Amino acid sequence: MGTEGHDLNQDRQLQQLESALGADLRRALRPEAAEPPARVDAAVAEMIRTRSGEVRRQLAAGRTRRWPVWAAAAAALLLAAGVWTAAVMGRGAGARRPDIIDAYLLERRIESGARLDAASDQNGDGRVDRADVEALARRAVEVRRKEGA
Ligand SMILES: [Ca+2]
Repeated sequence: MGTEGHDLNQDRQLQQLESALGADLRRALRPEAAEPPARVDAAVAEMIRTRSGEVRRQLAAGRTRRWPVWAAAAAALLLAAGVWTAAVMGRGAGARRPDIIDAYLLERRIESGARLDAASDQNGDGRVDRADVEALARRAVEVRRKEGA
């Protein structure tokens, strides 16, 4: 009986300790307010209304200005694409004067191991190699000197 009474007493003490600690913990961890007070709610709603009104006014004012910027950007893009296309197409035609970019591209083709056409043989020795890159670069520089560029 002595042991049972001691165990029961201990259990009761443990339960009291747990409930006391639990109550303290609950008090310590309870948030100050679970929901925002009504005045904070109203202030946030007013801030959102004001800011969205500003954004609407800015968008309305900017709409008339934005079109020319978009049009200019689109025109610049089309122009750049056209120039690039013309440059690439012209490079393949072979009818124009060589420039240093042609020498660079030939070097890249040689390094990559790509198939090389006979037209790339600049010095006429029957092979396409670095000597042709140098010949092409020399011609490009000579052309630029003659043109005074
Ligand atoms: Ca050659």
